Amino acid sequence: MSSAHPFISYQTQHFSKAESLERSRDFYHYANQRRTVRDFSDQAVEREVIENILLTASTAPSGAHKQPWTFCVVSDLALKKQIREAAEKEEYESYHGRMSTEWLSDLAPLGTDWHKPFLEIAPYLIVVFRKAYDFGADQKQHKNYYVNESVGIACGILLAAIHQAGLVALTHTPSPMNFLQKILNRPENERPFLLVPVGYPAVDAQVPDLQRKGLDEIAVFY
Ligand code: IYR
Repeated sequence: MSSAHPFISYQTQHFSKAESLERSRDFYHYANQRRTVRDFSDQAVEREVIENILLTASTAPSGAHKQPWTFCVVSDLALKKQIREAAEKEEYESYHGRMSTEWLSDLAPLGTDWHKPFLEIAPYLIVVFRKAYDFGADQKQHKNYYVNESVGIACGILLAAIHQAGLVALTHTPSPMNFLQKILNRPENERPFLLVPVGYPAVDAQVPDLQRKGLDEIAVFY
């Protein structure tokens, strides 16, 4: 990539007011059907679907357009098993002492515990890494900017793309999760950010009957 970006003209597609309203409403209704799923099927997913999802995530805006992310895609069974075992070891400790009683009671309605079978069952684990800096061709360190914001936005778009493909995901954050850097043999400038199992829901999958906040609870218009 050249360091200077030439400017090119850009306009959005034009919609009438009615079309714009309908499209915004339709997209909201579609997005509102997305649920975090913990019961996965082992049904295979086409690799090309995953590739398109990752390319979509990588359209996210990022500080100085550095795109400070790496998506590691794990389908290898032995590697998934290794990740499950390491995650469960940490999660066991978290659920048995590291997490506060307030935290545990906040989580109780979601029915989570230290068992993470989805890490082996889901056909793909997308492990998102944040890059605090990059190594240039000169092997020197080059700074990245607003890395958490950039990678967080990319993960949001990733989840939307997964939903759009008719797949489900879980935003899993084993803590601490530096074991992912070791197992996946990532360079020192990459730190694990989020672990996203992707696939189809199990036939008997269930989700908690959660309600989302209304507009008056999430927004203030000035
Ligand atoms: N990382 C743990 C605990 C957990 C924490 C929050 I905050 C959640 O919304 C869900 C789970 C786990 O994955 O079980």
